[in-house]
Amino acid sequence: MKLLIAIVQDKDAHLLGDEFAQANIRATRLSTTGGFLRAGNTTFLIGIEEERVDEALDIIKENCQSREQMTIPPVHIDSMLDSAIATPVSVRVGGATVFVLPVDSFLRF
Ligand code: 2BA
Repeated sequence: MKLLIAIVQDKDAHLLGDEFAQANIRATRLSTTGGFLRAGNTTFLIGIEEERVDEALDIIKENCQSREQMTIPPVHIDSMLDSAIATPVSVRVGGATVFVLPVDSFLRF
C-alpha cells in the first residue's frame, strides 16, 4: 500500500474528486494554503494499493492543469524603504505536486 499526497489547485479539485470517486479510489480532501503564494489549494490524501498507483497518478495528470498566476513577491523591509512599489510577477503553478510514500500498515476499525 502507498499513500499519495497530491497538492492541486482549487480549480481542479472538484473534478479530480469526482474522477477518483468514479474510479473507486478513496481520497480525503484537505483545504491547504501554499507557502509561497499564500493562496488556497487542495491536498488529497489517497491510500491505494501499490498496483493502482499509476492509475491514480494518470487521473491526477489528466485532471490538473498548470496555470500562470500573478503574485507580489515577498519584499524585505530594507528594499521597501529604498523605493520600490512591489511589482507583480507571474509564476507557473503546477498541475499537481505529488508525494508517493510507503505505508507501514493500514487499519480500518
Ligand atoms: P505555493 O507554495 O503557493 O507555490 C505556488 C507556485 O509558486 C509554485 O508552483 C511555484 O511555481 C512558485 N514558487 C513556489 N516557491 C517558490 C520560490 N521559493 N521561488 C519562486 N517561485 C516559487 P508549484 O511548484 O506547482 O507548487 C504548487 C503548490 O504545491 C505550492 O504552492 C505548495 O503548496 C505545494 N508544493 C510545491 N512544492 C512543494 C514541496 N516541495 N513541499 C511541499 N509542498 C509543495
